[in-house]
Amino acid sequence: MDIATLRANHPDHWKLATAIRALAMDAVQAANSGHPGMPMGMADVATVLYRNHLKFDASAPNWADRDRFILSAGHGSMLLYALLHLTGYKQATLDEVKNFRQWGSRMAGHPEYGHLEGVETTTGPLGQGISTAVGMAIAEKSMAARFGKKVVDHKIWVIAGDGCLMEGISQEAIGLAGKQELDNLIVLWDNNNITIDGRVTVSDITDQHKRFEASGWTTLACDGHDPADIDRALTEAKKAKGPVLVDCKTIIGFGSPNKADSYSVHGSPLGDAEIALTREVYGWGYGPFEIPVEIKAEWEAIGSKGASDRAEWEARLNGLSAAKKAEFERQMAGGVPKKLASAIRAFKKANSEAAPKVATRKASEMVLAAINPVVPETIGGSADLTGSNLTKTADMSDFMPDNRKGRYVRYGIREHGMAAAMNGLWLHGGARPYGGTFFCFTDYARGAMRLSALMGVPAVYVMTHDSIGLGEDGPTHQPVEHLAICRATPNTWTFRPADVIETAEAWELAISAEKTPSVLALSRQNLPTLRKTHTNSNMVAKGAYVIEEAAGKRQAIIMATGSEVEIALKARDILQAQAIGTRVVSMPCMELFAAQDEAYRRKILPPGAVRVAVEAAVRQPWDRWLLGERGTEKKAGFVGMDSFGASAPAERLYAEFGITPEAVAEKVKSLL
Ligand SMILES: Cc1ncc(C[n+]2csc(CCOP(=O)(O)OP(=O)(O)O)c2C)c(N)n1
Repeated sequence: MDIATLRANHPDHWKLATAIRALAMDAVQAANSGHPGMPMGMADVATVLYRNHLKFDASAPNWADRDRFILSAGHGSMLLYALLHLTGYKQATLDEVKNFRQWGSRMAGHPEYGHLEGVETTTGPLGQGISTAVGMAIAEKSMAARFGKKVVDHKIWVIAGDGCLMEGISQEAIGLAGKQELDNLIVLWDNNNITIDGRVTVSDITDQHKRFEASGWTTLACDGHDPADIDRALTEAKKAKGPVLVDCKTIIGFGSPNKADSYSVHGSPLGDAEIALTREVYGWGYGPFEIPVEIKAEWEAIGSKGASDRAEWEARLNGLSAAKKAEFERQMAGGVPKKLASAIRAFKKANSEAAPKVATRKASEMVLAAINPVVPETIGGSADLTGSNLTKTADMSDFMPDNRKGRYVRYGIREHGMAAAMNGLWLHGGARPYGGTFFCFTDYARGAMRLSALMGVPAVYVMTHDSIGLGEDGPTHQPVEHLAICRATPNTWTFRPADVIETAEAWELAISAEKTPSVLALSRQNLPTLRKTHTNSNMVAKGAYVIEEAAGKRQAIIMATGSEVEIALKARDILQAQAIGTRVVSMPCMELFAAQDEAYRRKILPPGAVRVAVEAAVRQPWDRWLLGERGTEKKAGFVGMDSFGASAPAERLYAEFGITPEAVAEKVKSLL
């Protein structure tokens, strides 16, 4: 639909949509950076969505039963910011709009979760939004099954661009959503045929309808500038049986006389002259950032029309039994039940006595069997490695279209999609996600794992087969650099427990975390129980602790994690037999150790002694503990990997790569 017809036939709609366009142009111009084209192109679709379909109440951004709106094309952030400002979200002031992209502004370059109410997830890395939305849709279905449709009945709306649909992760999301028949998920595709390099067709000729349909989606289409046609498509989309793609044919930079329909309007300010021309085309005679009172009032009326829905919902929530309502609220708020601590304590006591020799992946399964029954909001899963990751406990059934009470998601071979879905599960509320794959395939999940850390989503990554100790599968599957990568990521706890007790303690921390994701690096091979004396206190919470003290004068400290703690203890035996007093420090979580006060760190790593670290991985993250913290270069050594591994049985690999008690003892002696 062209602008003249649109203005003539839909004057009310036109004014509302133009307010979005004008704010987007002005804010990007003022910031001298940003992406005006996408908001200008999708303003009509967004207006119809907010005006006629989205269930929300701007005065209650965290209302549990609101529809979620995800701007997957995060570069078009001004679309979302304009909507939040116009509809009256308290934090989305005009000053914030004027401060778009500046230091301290809630309106960051790309929408960031936690900065501004109404931003449901951080987007910007293309493809993440649509994939996170799948997790939100799963959470909605799960909560509806557990608490009833009277209190949980909403949709997840996504705006995705060509870029989101081209990213590989979107295929994982589409496949998962299609299989799961998520009829609460509606993706509005900004089909403007423009990316940064020019026309989409310079790099892609995919038939998106066929692609989505192949995975079980319904596809619809509309003229993305015709409000009646948009409304028809959205109305139909809400009735579909599974997830829906609505192909919204739009023009990027709609209305800009010299820049519309070209890549030049994608990611740069229009410039004052072009903005003036565009204002003329729009018939918008107002100054920069000026929104006429009556248009703002109309938008605010849209922002408050959900208030009655919300009041009715609150009455229904209050109709639940007191216990059920309290449980609903607890799960939405994200705290863990009180029973968890005693369950972990009982587990530790029993297992420090039984002292099983099990792989830490097996230990993880045993702990989960204690956690899952007392934390009913855990949603587990694996990227098709359930039998290897040991992530499914006996009390869990599969989450499926005909079993929404199931708490185990068969993610399929989709590590990245799984990680993004885990973010969505948490952000939606009412679900505590964990999911497994081989540690080496952290790489495949990394984009979404980084967002967990950035957003503060306490997802738990159950990463098994954590070293050359996995053996015969060889170097394609043997992580060596992955601990370093995880430890290099801010706001991430990387746990590498040494036995069943440390595994329980790591799980307790991970599953109770409020704002930090955890990576549990777990062994394939069996490991003895090292902590045979029960302690109530969680030693892993300290990050590192003395697991075996030196006998006699302390000359050496051996630090180790996971499967190498056993090797460190055997090295100590060799050294002690030669009257070399050796302390062994288990360091299951460097980040938590770094967070301890200096006095504690000094107690564990006093100056003077030789320090040797042993870990079947690259040295990089160890230097602080070897050389810093009053360590010295000439008294520091590392036993680990400096190459990829190889295909052979695990014991042979440890011998060939020199990660043995004898080698560690020799290293210590060479430094004395
Ligand atoms: C993972 C990722 N890769 C690259 C980019 C950089 N980038 C931002 S927008 C964009 C083009 C997106 O095209 P489209 O979705 O069609 O957006 P439109 O041009 O319609 O605004 C690219 C490559 C990014 N944000 N994320």
